[in-house]
Amino acid sequence: MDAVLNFLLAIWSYFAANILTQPAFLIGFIVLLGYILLKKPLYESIAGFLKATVGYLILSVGSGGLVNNFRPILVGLKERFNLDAMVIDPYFGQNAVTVGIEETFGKTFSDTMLLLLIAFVMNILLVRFKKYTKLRAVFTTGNVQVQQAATAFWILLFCFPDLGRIPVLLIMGLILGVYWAVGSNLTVDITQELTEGAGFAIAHQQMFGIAIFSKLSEKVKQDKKNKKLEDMELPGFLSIFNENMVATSILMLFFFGIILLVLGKPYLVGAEFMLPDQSFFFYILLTSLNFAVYLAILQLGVRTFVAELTESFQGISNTLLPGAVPGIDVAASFGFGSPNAVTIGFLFGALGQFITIGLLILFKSPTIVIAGFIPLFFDNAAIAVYANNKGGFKAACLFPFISGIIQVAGSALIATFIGLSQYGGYLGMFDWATVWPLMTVLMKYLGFVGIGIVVIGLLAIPQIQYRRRPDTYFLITEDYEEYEAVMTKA
Ligand code: ASC
Repeated sequence: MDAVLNFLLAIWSYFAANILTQPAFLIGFIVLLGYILLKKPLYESIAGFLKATVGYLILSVGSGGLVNNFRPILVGLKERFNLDAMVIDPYFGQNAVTVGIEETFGKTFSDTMLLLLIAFVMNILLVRFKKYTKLRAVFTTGNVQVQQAATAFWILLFCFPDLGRIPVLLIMGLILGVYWAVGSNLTVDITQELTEGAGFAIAHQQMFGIAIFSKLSEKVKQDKKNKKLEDMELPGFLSIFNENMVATSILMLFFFGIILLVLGKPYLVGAEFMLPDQSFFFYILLTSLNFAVYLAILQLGVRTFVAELTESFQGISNTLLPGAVPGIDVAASFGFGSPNAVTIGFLFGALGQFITIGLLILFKSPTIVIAGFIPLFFDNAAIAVYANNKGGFKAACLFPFISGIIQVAGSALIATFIGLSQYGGYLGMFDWATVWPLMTVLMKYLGFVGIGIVVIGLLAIPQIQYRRRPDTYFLITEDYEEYEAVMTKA
């Protein structure tokens, strides 16, 4: 019996380490399976697998390039001014958990793969029984699942320090699985509308954020003065901003130009960002233009794999998981709507974050925050893309700004509360500065009753969504054209 179990576990660990946590391959195999279920010839199915995987890897080159180039610059502010500060960034957050968990709780967490198994199966079951649960999306973004598991583990130990290994695994698997299913389900309708039926949802770290801000954006009136970014025609010299690459380059030249000037050449040389005899001006120019380069790569990747995913997933949604859509990386949304929304969201998010950080310093907060690139960019750019689609230019400026404030303030509060701030990092993405702190407080003060409230509260959300629009709720994933026809009639 034990041998069988160990064998199964070994297979699972192999699958989890090489596929589940590597979204490029997971998406590739989903496409392969989808085409096989659609009874496509094997060579076409394999071609689909390759195109989807390559497309996703291209997206990773773009998003990885952005992260690796721009994160050190922001973190540089901390070193340059000797700040004793916590960086809000998923990788810093994960690292802080790894470093601090032994010292704080006398535990280490080595059950990540098992946890992912429980949560993933949970997510699939919830979607399989969508008749009752009303859940329509499966979370596939494994790289962020690992980061979330680390922070959730800390939160759970903080709330229930005496919990044993098995209860921890079961409770965390339950809560994470439900959060993934409910969160990505929240993004189904708005993403279908943004992409005109591309057939995916978002599976990332700001799912509640984009859903909430999309709702609020519906309240922002669109008129002659407030159009969607893609419909705006700027006059005169401003017309150069109509071209996304030009707009991104100019705006980033200002943004990173200022930060790089503040850091100064001596620091940049000392930290080996630039060579001593390199021109500072051209270094700044090149760095800023690289932003536009990686963004363009990212969008190419999205275009490459989304088309394959849309077509092939019908094989799965016709058979194994009726009416379901895959939840994928939030960066996929940057290939739709207005490309300028991405840049605007990033900048207004930065404005919100920097003002709030200034206030933390001014009021001598015990925890000072350093802006992390990933929350700044991936959260706020996505919020702007969705906000622009519902509430035009104004919404695309306003909501990332508000999000920036919340990311910093929420992260400072929760990380101080749970004792993670002293280890230098916190996840910091929108949901983890809002929804998770709320769940943490409920569990900390109400114990197991709190867990019950969290799980039931989350599961109630899709029920509410469904009851508001029972006629089109499933139609929007099953047949988008029909959905549009129904909506225009109404
Ligand atoms: C994250 C994270 C990343 C990026 C990436 C965006 O939260 O950990 O590596 O966002 O998923 O494409």
